[in-house]
Amino acid sequence: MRPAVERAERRVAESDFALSVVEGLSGPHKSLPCRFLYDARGSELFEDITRLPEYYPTRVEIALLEAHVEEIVQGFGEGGALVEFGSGSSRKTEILLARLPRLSVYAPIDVSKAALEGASRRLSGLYPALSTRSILGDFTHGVPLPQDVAEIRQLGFFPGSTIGNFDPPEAVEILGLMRRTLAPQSAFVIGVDLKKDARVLVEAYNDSAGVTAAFNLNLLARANRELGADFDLAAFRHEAIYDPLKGRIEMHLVSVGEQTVELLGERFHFRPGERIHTENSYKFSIEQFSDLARAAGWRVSRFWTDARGWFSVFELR
Ligand code: AVJ
Repeated sequence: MRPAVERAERRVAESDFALSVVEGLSGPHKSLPCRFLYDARGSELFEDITRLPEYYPTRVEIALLEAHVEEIVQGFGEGGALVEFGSGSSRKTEILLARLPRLSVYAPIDVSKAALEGASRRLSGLYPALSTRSILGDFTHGVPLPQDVAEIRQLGFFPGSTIGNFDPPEAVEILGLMRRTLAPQSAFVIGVDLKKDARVLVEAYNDSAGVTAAFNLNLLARANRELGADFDLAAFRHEAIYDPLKGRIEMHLVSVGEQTVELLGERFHFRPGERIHTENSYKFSIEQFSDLARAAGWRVSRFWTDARGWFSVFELR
């Protein structure tokens, strides 16, 4: 891409971040949208999280995909397209691709151009016959498929339980957008984190090495880097709690003392103990997720869970 276009794109992205930060810190309940956790540094830290002993979702989901891949891809592949929503590093995709030798197209959708380029380079090395059609876009807004992908059979893929980052009404909206993105008759494979002992959940988001804390605090570091904010990272601490009524993990950044932060000419005051809500991660029962999928117009055709019932992979149609 031309350098001028790249610079303009970066300014647009920065002003989206700027507006969201000012908006999020202005109300009585401070919050920042979790999508901003994933800049280059944040994506690196998230990769580290997936390798933590306490963070079970990635490992359990990969084991499920590996154990059931034959069934998952059964009857699919001949000349079709694998469409992945929020593909990131595309690590889980490889499990499916290894069993889809006659797939025509891999179509990853992501907001990060760097992630798309990296994954495309790696996968074309592994599967020279596969053509990758990267789609730069935000799946929460609905992304139309390019003509050549739209015309062939599709298998949708949305691993990672990213659906849990959205409030239930939003999750229904997004699952509906994905249903309308894919051609009728398409199958859609989605990873869903399940309800379990609160201690296991809280530890997964409060690891002893402090990687999740660094991931959360990177949001403030990013505001310092990109918006010239003066957040003192030592004056905030990471907090992750499980709300059993809402069925979700919440991440917060808690102001250790009284402080004022300045950014973009605005001043934001923090009381001691005041929090910035940075992420929700909903956990589902099989029934709850099935209801959500049905509300978005999907039918649950099959699902697989591990022996402990910690994670589940659903096939929707
Ligand atoms: C990738 C969004 C599913 O909610 O578990 C991990 C993000 N946040 N640790 C999750 C995350 C803190 C993760 N998702």
